[in-house]
Amino acid sequence: MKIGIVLYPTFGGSGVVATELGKALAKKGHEIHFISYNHPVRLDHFQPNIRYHEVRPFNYPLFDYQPYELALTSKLVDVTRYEGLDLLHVHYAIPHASSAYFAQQILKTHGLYIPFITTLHGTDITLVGRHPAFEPVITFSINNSDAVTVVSQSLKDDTLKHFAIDREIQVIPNFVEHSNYCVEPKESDIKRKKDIAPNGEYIISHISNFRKVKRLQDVVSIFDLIRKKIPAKLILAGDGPERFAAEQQCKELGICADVEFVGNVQSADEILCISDLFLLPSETESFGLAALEALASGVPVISSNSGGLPEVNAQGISGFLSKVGDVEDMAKNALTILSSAESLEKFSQQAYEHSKKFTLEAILPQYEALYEKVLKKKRENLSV
Ligand code: GMT
Repeated sequence: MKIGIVLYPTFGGSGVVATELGKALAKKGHEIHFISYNHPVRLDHFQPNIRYHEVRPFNYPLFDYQPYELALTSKLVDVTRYEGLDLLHVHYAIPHASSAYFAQQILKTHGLYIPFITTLHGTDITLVGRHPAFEPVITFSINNSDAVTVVSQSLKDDTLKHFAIDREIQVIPNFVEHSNYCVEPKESDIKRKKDIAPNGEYIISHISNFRKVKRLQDVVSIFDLIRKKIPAKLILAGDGPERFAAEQQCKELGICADVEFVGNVQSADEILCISDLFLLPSETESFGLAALEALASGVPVISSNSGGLPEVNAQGISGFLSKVGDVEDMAKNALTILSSAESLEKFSQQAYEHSKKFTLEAILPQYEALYEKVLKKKRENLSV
């Protein structure tokens, strides 16, 4: 199949999932065309069966805001026609789903029907999409997609609750390719771990886009409570609007020497491979891909219990879940896991085993089956 994948190219989970999905499909022989405004961060250059098409919005002094959606729509029309795409798979509704719908209508005037599948990822529904500024467009684009998927049951429930949806929505959970994550650290990882934690301190980590929804200050507070009981270091990977406040908090608590802000990292594995525990106390998370990446690295997770996190993190098995904002409970749970080498080893094993629920091998065929279904419907409609 020739598949156009529309995505955000950044470090966010939706872009990562879309990129990994495209890479896996390309390995299976499908021709993949990534379409975005920048080269996706997790995509290497020059890979068999993969092309990248850049959307460049045209600027003009009249425009206070560059019309990205129109540039994307035109690019979708162009790539579909000239590459002969069979279908489009758009990740994150805003603005990808409405651009895909518009492109579909334009292509009809050229005698082409391009089906499009929308995958909802979270904030496009729970935070941004619900806003009256977007809601009518999101409702329309969901109802008029050829198929819609969501990354968790929780996100499906939220979508049905907040939008007037009159169509089927399929849950296809996020996944990881386990071979991308290290369970047994290499010599270079052991050295790096020693550099960060020279006295054998536990390494606790958090990876995100440092937006408010991630509750970065809770991460620092939980770490502070842990560190009062046992020697530990905190690695904060990522960047975003809450970074400054978290840096201030570290200064006020006098714990800066034990907290490392490492900025954005190309591969989460670099951090997870040397971590003992992962923190994700988010306000809401439709899935929590970073938590799954931690589990796949054999790193137990302390998280909040909001949104789709209970579908990813199993209470008392792969880690623990607490109410949003309950940093004392999260620190207490962290200390339970870190109470002895045996306990940490047990949770680490369980975390890894639990992550196998979300293997690439299990999830990829679900997307392929959906593509087949959509294309079959297209063929039937064309032959009527
Ligand atoms: O977490 C973010 O703000 C980024 C966002 C995205 O679109 O990249 O993440 C969402 O999609 C991820 C991939 O499906 C999910 O794992 C995250 O839980 C979800 N974020 C939220 O719901 C806050």
